[in-house]
Amino acid sequence: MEFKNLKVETTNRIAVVTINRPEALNALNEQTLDELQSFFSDANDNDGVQVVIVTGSGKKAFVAGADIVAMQQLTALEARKFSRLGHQLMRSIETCAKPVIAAVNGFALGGGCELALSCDIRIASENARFSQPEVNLGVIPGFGGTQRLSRLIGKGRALELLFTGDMIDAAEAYQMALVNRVVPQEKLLETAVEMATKIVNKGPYAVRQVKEAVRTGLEMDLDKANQYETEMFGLCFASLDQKEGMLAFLEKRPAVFVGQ
Ligand code: DAK
Repeated sequence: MEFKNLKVETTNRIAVVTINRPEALNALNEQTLDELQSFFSDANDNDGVQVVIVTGSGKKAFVAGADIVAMQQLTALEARKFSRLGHQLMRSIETCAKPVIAAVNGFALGGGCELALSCDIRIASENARFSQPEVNLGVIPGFGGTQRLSRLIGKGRALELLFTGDMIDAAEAYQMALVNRVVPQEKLLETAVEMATKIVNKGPYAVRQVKEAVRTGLEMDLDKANQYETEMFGLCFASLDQKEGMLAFLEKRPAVFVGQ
């Protein structure tokens, strides 16, 4: 698929996806949702991509939300379709077999905050701002914000942000563990790539299993989740990466993983 609203650059198995609608502060319209969906469907099965970084173009906005111009005239059924598209995309990111890092380079509002929430790790530039301002527009978050925000930062803090629509800065977001790190804007992509490079050099099969175990386990009770981890731990021993990883350690050399 040719992308109109995305730029994709893949180097050393790290794909940097840049949402590129700077004239609307990278707001998510239907086409952008479709393009992101297409990118993630491909990345999931593409061995040439092991880590994805999602960012916004320009220095001002990561994503300023769902496109209000496009949303304004929606009927209830169209709004439901738009919400479903967004939900599918966010779930594809969350369940993508590869780690996904959000490099939040400015405003992450509404659907933009929800996009960041569906990623595995969030790194913010110092000028990043977060909010779920839907109540200002007479709606509620439509791409999972009521669910993922409360799971990530806890019910009380999430409800405060959702009720008030308050915008918080990167330092507050860090205090709430909404973001993993805050760095100067000029270091943002470099930091994300550094982190991605560390991950790319690990056993790809194990990295996939870690994501799967954490995500699925958090949706289970602890006994079942521990049992699930046990099964997945066992499965690692059927992989070539386990054999290579342990042999390389014993032979005191770097491992050469194949991702199987
Ligand atoms: N959509 C469309 N255009 C947007 C936009 C957005 N979300 N945000 C900004 N823009 C456009 C502005 O209209 C402006 O366009 P021009 O006037 O130049 O043509 C351009 O980007 C630059 O913005 P500003 O001139 O406003 O720049 P400022 O620096 O003054 O302000 C700002 C930056 C980010 C604080 C401000 O633009 C702003 O407040 N933007 C809106 C933020 C917001 O409320 N976003 C929407 C959140 S709600 C659902 C599905 C999804 C959702 C809900 C329901 N269902 C289907 C049920 C999700 C909703 C949301 O995401």
